[in-house]
Amino acid sequence: MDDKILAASSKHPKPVDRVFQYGTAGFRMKANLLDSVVFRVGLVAALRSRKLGGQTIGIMITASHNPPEDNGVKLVDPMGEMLENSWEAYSTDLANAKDEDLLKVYKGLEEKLKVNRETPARVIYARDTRASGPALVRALVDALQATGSEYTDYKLLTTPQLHYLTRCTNTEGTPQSYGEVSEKGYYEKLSEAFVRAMKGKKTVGTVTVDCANGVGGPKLHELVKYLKKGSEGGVDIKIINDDVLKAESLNHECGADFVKTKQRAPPTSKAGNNERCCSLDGDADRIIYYFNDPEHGFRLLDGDKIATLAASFIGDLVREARLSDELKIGVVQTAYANGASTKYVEKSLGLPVACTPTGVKWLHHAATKFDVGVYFEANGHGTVVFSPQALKAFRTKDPESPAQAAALETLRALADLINQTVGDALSDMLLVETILAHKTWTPREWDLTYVDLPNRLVRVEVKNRYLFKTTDAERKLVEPQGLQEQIDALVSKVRDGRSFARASGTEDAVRVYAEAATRGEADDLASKVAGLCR
Ligand code: NG1
Ligand code: ZN
Repeated sequence: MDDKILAASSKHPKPVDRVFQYGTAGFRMKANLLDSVVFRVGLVAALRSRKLGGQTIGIMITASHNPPEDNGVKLVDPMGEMLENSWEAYSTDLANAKDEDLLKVYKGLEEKLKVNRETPARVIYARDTRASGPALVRALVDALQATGSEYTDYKLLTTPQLHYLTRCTNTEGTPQSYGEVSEKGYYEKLSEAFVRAMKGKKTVGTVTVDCANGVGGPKLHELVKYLKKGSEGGVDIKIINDDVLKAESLNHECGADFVKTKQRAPPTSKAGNNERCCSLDGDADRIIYYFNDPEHGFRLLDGDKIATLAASFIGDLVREARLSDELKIGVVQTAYANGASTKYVEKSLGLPVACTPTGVKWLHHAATKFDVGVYFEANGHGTVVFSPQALKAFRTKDPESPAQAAALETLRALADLINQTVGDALSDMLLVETILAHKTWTPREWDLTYVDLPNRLVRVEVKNRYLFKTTDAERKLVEPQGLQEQIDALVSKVRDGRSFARASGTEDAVRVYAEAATRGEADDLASKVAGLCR
């Protein structure tokens, strides 16, 4: 194996003077810099699989909402979760090893982690629609062959589909089986669960889905074939921005990130007033809704609004199922969640809110502390996770009334409809459609549940962002010294004011967030805090 790794590695030299880091979204950068990184991620996957006794590890090649010329790679653990934290550091070490040291670093990890070379290594992988994908896959395969790994190429998939397949592969034939190990199995599971969750309820009109010209387009076309048409128990989906042949159109003037940051619909959207619209990102793990209100113009229904919608619906079902005493429901947010949404969850829904640092793995982890954990980042990445106790209660609770039986049935359906491994735009969309149909809500009624505080997010270029160290789920700075006190002083002068600064995990910048009772105060606070950070 040593010789094979050496020979293969010589085909994938590391660019000198480059430092790589496994960040919140794995490794991500201009695609032409990624060849050696992807090769080495293949080596990590082999190590990780062997360390876990031959369980299957997933690898996704994507740069999500980033421009078409970027790409990225991330690892998926056996149950479909993000890679365990300590292994991010091993991945970083291996990615940064000089070519001549690579074998030494690899064997060092083998020894340190007590990895047995005789144990089988198993890997599955997929990629999004970027032009750079196939060449990066070849680098990956070189590593998998050199390490004697068994592997399956799932070609084009959304990120959440790869997470789903990783979990299905590892639970196949066990009582915890998560579903059939195929792309078809994914569509069947979702569509069957959707019919059960809808229970003949009606969706109104159509929902326009902007697929960011990414992999979500062809996959949504596929899913639609499995869904019932028409309003009763089904949904009419109008797909836009599904061109995956024009590489440069990916995420260009469309997609969840465009809509969220520009606060407007993609120019290609022809949806009329009050019509439901949503946008996916480039790998379909994020979704946001929006509509045009004839009176107030463009209205965004972001991750916070999706989380509150899901928490209110599932909270009601749990009460109707008479499980409130047994099951703990909670919502997990980051500091970027609008203060009005936090207040709404705590005061109106009467549910606890936990706050974690940015990055889905932190939210996911915190959500598993609840029996029903609803987590979303404001930008639309999130899902709902159910504990084993919750799943058992949904199955075994004896209903004493038809209403209670119906609530339990809907809860069981939701547990299948909602992707338990990671935020999934397609699954989240069907969840939102289900809830709106049950509540007979228009997007306007959903929007009116609470009013967002005006807010502003500013990107601040600084000399060294690593000087900004935070505590309290990134809401307070401990360094540079004295800066937090200055921020606090500014915040205290503003009604409903809140502001924080933190180093971005994905860009070389500090992000400043501010919210306040009025637009003017929020803008002013953001720009003053940004001024302090420069
Ligand atoms: P950073 O760059 O660390 O702020 C951004 C998003 C996160 C998350 C990650 C991963 C904001 C403010 N931050 O993180 O929510 O999605 O990218 O992609 O939106
Ligand atoms: Zn994404």
